[in-house]
Amino acid sequence: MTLIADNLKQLESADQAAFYTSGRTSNEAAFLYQLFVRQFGTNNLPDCSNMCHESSGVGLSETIGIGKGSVSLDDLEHSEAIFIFGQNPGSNHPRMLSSLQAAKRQGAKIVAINPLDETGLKRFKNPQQINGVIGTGTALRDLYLPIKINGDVPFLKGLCKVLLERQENGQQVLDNDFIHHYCHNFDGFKDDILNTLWADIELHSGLTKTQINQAADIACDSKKTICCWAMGMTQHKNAVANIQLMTNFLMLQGNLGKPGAGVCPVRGHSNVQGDRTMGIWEKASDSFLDSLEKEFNFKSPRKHGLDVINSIEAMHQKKAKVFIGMGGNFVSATPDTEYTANALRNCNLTVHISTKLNRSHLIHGKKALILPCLGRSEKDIQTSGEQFISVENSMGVVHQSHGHLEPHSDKLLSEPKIVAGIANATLKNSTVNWTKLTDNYDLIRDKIEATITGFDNFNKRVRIKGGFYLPNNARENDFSPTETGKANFSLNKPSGIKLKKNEFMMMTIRTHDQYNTTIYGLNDRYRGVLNERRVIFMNANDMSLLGLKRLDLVDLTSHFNNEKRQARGFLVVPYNIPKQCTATYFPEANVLVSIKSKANISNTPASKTVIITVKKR
Ligand SMILES: Nc1nc2c(c(=O)[nH]1)N[C@H]1C(S)=C(S)[C@@H](COP(=O)(O)OP(=O)(O)OC[C@H]3O[C@@H](n4cnc5c(=O)[nH]c(N)nc54)[C@H](O)[C@@H]3O)O[C@H]1N2
Ligand SMILES: Nc1nc2c(c(=O)[nH]1)N[C@H]1C(S)=C(S)[C@@H](COP(=O)(O)OP(=O)(O)OC[C@H]3O[C@@H](n4cnc5c(=O)[nH]c(N)nc54)[C@H](O)[C@@H]3O)O[C@H]1N2
Ligand SMILES: [Mo]
Repeated sequence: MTLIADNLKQLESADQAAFYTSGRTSNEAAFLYQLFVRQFGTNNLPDCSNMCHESSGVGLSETIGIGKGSVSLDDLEHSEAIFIFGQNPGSNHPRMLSSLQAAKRQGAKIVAINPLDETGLKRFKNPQQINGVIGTGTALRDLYLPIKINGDVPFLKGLCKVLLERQENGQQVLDNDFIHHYCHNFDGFKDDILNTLWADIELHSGLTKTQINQAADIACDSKKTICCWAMGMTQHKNAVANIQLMTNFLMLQGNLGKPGAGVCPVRGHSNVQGDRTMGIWEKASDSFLDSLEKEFNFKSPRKHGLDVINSIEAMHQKKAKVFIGMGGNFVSATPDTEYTANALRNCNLTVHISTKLNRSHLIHGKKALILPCLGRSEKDIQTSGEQFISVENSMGVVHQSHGHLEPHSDKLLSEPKIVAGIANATLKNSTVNWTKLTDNYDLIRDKIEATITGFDNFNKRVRIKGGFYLPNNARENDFSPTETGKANFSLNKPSGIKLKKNEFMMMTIRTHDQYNTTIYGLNDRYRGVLNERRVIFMNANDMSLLGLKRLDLVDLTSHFNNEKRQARGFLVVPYNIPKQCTATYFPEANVLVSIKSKANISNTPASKTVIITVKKR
C-alpha cells in the first residue's frame, strides 16, 4: 500500500494515473474504488465496458435516454418475435437458451442474424431435460440470415424500408400512435430509408430482398418484438449506428415500453452494468458527481477521464505513469497487443488486483505488484462478521452474492479492503472513514443509497430473495432524458469500408472453452474445432481462389491506414461463412487490431472489422 501511495503521490497530476476495472467487481468495491479515484483527483476510470457494450450505452442513451436495456426476463419469455443479432448464446449465454425455448413454446418466432449459423440456435436440447444440451434437438431459430460481417446497417435499413413500403401500400404495419406520441424525426428517417437503394442494401448486407422480406413478415406478424444483441454489433466502426437502427426498427412498430417488447443488450461480465451504475465511468454525469460531492463533502474533478484506448495512448506517450487494474487482463483483452505491452512497460508502476495469474502480470512497469484478492466464491469475513456483496444483472435487477468456500489463504484481502488500504495510505485528511466502511459492507450500501437513485432501502431490499429492479425510464415510455425529450429516429450511414481484391473481413470471436482471456481448453466443440486455437475460418470458395486446402498453414496480415500487422501460423478451416468473411479467436488475433481502428463516438476497438490478407506459408 505504501509503494502504491508513494508512486501516486509522486505524480505531477492525478491525471497521470489510470484505474482500470473489469466487470467482475462488486457494487460495493466499485463504489469505493471510484470514490477513492475521484478523491485522489481524476476521472481516469477506463473499464472493460469500453471494449464491450460502450456502443450500446452510447447508442441507446441518444435514442431512448438510458444506456441500458429495457426488457426483463419475463418480457423475453412473453414476446412474439425475437431478433438475435451478433450473439452466440450457445457458448456465451447458455442460460438464455431456456428463455428462448420458453418463448418459442408460446409461439414466438426467432430470427438469427449472424455470419455464422451458430449451433446453439440451430440445434438445442434443454439441459434440464433428459438428453439435454445441444445435440440433434430442435432448431430455436425460425429464420437464419447469413449476413456479411458489418452488414447490419444496410440490413436494418432494408428491414425498415420493407415496413415503410408496406405501410405506404395501405397495410397497417406501423404503430402510428406510438410514433406520433413518443418519437422525434420520423419524417427525416422515413426519407432516408426510402431513399436507400435495394441494390446497395443487398450488396452490403449480403442478403437478398427476399430474405429481408421474410424477416419483415415475422416482424409484421408480431405485436411484441425484442431485439437482443452482443459483440457482433458493438465492436465495429459504425457500431453505434447498429444500435440506433435496431432501436429505430422497434420504434416503428411501437415495441418499447410494453410487456414482451424492447431492447436487450446481452451483457458480458457478471457486474459490468453494476460497475457503471456505481460510477465506474470516465465520463460520469455532473448530477452523479454533484451527489458524490454533497454526500462526501469534497470537490470532485469534472474533466472527463481516459477510456481504455486513450489510457493506452497516454501510457505510450508517458503521460500516464501508474496503472492500477481492479481485475481483468488488460494486455490480453485490449487491441494491438505489442503496442499496448510497450505502453504498460513505460509505466513507473503497474498494479493488478487479481483472483488468477494472467499475462498482464508479466508485462509490467518499472515496478509491479500483484495483489491477490478474495474471489466471489470465497467467504468474506470482516470484523462485523460475514459479508455479502451485490451485483446488477443485464435486466437491471440488483441482487446479493454470497461466497461459500473457505478462502485459499487467511492473508487474502477483499476488494473493498484493498481499496480502503490504498486510500488510507494515499489520501491525507480524506472525508471518508475507509476502515469503518469496509468493516461492515452495510455501511457502504448506506452510502450508495444516499448517492445513487433507485437504491432506496438498499440494505433491506437487497436481502429479499431475487433482489429488486432499478428504475428504467424506457420501460415506462418516458424518453425525457434524451436531447429532444422523445425517442429519436436517426440517420445512419453504412461504414463505407470497401475490400480490395484478395482482402478479407475478419472478426475475432470466442470459443466454447474460454472466458474472455482465460482459456480453459483448446476445443470449440459446437463449431467442431478440437485441440487448436490458431485457426482461421474461411469460405470454401475463397479458399480455392487462394489455392488453399483444409488445414493449410497461413500467415495473416492486417491493413489499417496503410499499416501492416502480422500474426503467423494459423490453420485454415473451411466453414459455412459468407464470402470474403473470416473469423479467428480472441485474444490470439488481437495483435492484428490497430489501436486506431475503433468505433465512432463510443471509441470501442473495432475488433470485429479487421481487414486482412491471407498468405500460404
Ligand atoms: N463461456 C463464455 N461466456 C461468456 C464469455 C466468454 O468468453 N466465454 N464472455 C462474456 C462477455 S465479457 C461477453 S461481452 C459476451 C460475448 O458474447 P458474444 O457476443 O456472443 O461473443 P463473441 O464470441 O464475441 O461472438 C460474437 C458473435 O457475433 C457474430 N458477429 C460478428 N460480427 C458480426 C456482424 O458484423 N454482424 C452480425 N450480425 N453478427 C456478427 C459472431 O459470428 C458471433 O456469433 O459473453 C460473455 N459470456
Ligand atoms: N479482439 C477482441 N478483443 C476483445 C473482445 C473481443 O471480442 N475481441 N472482447 C472484449 C470484451 S467484450 C471484454 S468484456 C474484455 C474483457 O477484458 P477483461 O475483463 O480485462 O478480461 P478477462 O479475461 O475477463 O479478465 C480475467 C482476469 O480477471 C481477474 N478476475 C476474475 N474475477 C475477478 C474478481 O472477482 N476480482 C478481481 N479483482 N479479479 C478478477 C483474473 O485475474 C483473470 O485473470 O475483452 C475485450 N477484448
Ligand atoms: Mo464483454
